[in-house]
Amino acid sequence: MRRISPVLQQDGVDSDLISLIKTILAACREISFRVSQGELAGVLGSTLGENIQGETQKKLDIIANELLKEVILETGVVKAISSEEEDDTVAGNPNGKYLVTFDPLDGSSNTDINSLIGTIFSVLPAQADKAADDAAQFLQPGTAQVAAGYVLYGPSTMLALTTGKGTRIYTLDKTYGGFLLTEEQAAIPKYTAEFAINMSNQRYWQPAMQAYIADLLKGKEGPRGKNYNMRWIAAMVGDVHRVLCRGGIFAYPRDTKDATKPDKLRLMYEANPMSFLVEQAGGASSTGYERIMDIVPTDIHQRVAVILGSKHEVDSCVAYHQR
Ligand code: FDP
Repeated sequence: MRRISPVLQQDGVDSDLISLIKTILAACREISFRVSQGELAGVLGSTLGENIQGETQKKLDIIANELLKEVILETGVVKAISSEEEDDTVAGNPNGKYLVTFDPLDGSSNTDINSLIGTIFSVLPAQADKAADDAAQFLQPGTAQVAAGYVLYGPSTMLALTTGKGTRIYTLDKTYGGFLLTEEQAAIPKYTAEFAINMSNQRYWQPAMQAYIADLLKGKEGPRGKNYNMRWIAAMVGDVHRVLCRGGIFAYPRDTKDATKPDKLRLMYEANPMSFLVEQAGGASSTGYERIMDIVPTDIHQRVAVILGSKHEVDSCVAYHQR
């Protein structure tokens, strides 16, 4: 089985980017260990870095954020980072080639129930005309990403990674400590009969989403002509992993539940990296009105409606928004 470096070298990935990805994965291995310790994490402490010792009582998402921030900034190839857990961006090396955004622990409400969670990351090119402490350098569309991935902390720890040459899936070999390539090319089936959405928000959705889901629920007798099944892991990383493995549509649409927060998921930490992975696996990703990766962000913490997965199903859902 192949390790990550030779695969990335074969894909022609820049050596600084390879070492950055490997550094991110070193932090994720540590997070994986902490997650696997569950309630014991605070008792047994860390296997990496002394400076996080003594902080083991902190919540896992805070620990994961600090671990990632520290190791990424230490690489010297990163000009700045932006994390879902930080109000502001954090400057690194002014000459760094890359910017990194990450959601340190996605689906963190699942930690308390020992269910799926993960780390999502995205790498953008640094911009020469902007200072390391300028948040505006991050406001690049998802199409500018040079790498994106997630590490899923489940029964096994898995990595989905793209550098624009397809989406590859790796599994953490805990005996040797590295990620091994277990799926050369993820391929999302074009058609599906499985959807993932938080149905409890149904009455708050826009009419287009109401109509689309209502038609799915009509099953074989309805306009879609087949019976659909539903899944909801409540951690985007888990739901997207299922989509990468066997297809499906995942949606977190706009709703009116909270007028101050019409969209839930974050563009830069969740939607863009997941869209890159899904598109590179043959799927599609949209807000219902536009391709997610075409959006030019106006704020690092911007939220966006997300509809992604099997291409034909996403296109069908988008068609309801264009009626
Ligand atoms: P969480 O709030 O637990 O971090 O990131 C937002 C997110 O999880 C996604 O991972 C997940 O898909 C969604 O929110 C779950 O939303 P609901 O609480 O509406 O189920």
